[in-house]
Amino acid sequence: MSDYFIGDVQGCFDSLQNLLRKIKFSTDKDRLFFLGDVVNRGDKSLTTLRFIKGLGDNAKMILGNHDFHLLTCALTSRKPNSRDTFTDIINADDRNELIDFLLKQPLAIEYKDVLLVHAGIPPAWDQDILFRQTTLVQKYLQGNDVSNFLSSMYHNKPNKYQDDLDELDSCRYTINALMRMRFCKSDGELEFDHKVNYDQAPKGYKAWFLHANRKLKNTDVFFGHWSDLANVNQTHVYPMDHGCIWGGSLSTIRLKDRKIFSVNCQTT
Ligand SMILES: [Mn+2]
Repeated sequence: MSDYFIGDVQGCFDSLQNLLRKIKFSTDKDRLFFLGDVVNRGDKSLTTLRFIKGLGDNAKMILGNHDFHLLTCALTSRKPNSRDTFTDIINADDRNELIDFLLKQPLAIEYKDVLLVHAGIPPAWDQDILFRQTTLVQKYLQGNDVSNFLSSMYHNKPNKYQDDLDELDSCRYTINALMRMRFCKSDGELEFDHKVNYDQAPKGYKAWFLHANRKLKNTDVFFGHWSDLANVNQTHVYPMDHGCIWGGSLSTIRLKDRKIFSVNCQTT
């Protein structure tokens, strides 16, 4: 049995199938973990999401910012923007099942001593804080007032975490950090404007995984979201979004030997 962690698919179903053929994926032997952003921008979001849901116990996934944006467009008055390609899901006959499936997915997974997240983990957070925070967000995602909750999550504030934030502020920071973070300060203060060149951070900031004070720096972390990290050579840091949607590749890493498998992507 092998475990595979797969970077951002973003609706590129054909590339995903090519990748699964390459690793000779078998539902008898293997388990897939999707690192978030399984939908949007690519041309087959509905097919991709149905496929992942249909894998049942053979697959797990984390919510990424695009998956979260889909939830918000499906369950609140927010409208998809012109670049969004997931309206096929919102209009599908099985949309309720698909949306319910997404609402049950976690923001972080601990598995065999490694951690999986979509974007990153604030430097000052240990595993206890991480899972306390993600559990709180999941409580609201599975609660009765999920529409109001989603509506109130669309802000950049607070951009800094403190223990005494109220629950909604605390959830908003957690969602922004785990699903969107690239650069932050050592205390976890988030910055949303810079998206490339991880080694040229805006003044006072660093890529989240470069902070010396990082509590989880000795734990292997696998993540997606940032497709610009090809040259990162940091112990315990595994960026897996290899830019499928930008003409790069869709990649997966096999947990047991850290071997990476990639396919080139045709979709733009
Ligand atoms: Mn993302």
